[in-house]
Amino acid sequence: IAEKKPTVVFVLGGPGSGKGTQCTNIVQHFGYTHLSAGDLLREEIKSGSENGTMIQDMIKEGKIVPSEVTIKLLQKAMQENENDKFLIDGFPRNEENRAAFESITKIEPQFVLFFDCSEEEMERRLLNRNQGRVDDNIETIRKRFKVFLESSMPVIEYYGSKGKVRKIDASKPVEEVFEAVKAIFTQKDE
Ligand code: UP5
Ligand code: MG
Repeated sequence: IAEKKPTVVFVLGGPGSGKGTQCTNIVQHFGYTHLSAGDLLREEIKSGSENGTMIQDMIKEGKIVPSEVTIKLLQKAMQENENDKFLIDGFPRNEENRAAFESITKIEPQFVLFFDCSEEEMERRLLNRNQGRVDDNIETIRKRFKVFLESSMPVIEYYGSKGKVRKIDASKPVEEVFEAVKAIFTQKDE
């Protein structure tokens, strides 16, 4: 029996642009399941997996974990879930991630939400977060910004060229950003 492919929305944007915050809102209103690639990687570290040390070192340096590791975690999370609608938050982060996900899963995103925010504002948010993330220090934050610009923006441009990007001004307050997000998901539901 052929398995039906799930619907996937990629949620992208710089570090601290509000991906996780808005995904929580989207889940409550639109029935998607939220999969944060970063959260899955952090859980993998905690679980004491053999990849844990490597993942931890890469996150601390703001580097992108090898695709096969992240894709395996995402696939497993989708398979273990009954839902057929997923928000994939913070992935794909480079062209290689994107191409590997596409060729392994054969899934193309329904669309890509892009949270556009200034580095100044993102830096302020990350330094205020205080949740003990090993990458929320100014040195790592600067590395994350650089990786985002150099490696992740090309992914957004790729989907932009396919007409799939829904860009949102993410520098506004949480409620205002969510109004813009809602408008996009409401269109898609029609
Ligand atoms: N906040 C949120 N929205 C706000 C608003 N509108 N106004 C004011 N404040 C707002 O928000 C960040 C903070 O800002 C919070 O305190 C929030 O309350 C506030 P959040 O919603 O957490 O933003 P988010 O975009 O999710 O920020 P996050 O830090 O999670 O983004 P990153 O992309 O940096 O982190 P992620 O967890 O995705 O990845 C971490 C690392 O894991 C990567 O650097 C990389 O090393 C690794 N990784 C991979 O290698 N591969 C992957 O596929 C994914 C991750
Ligand atoms: Mg996040």
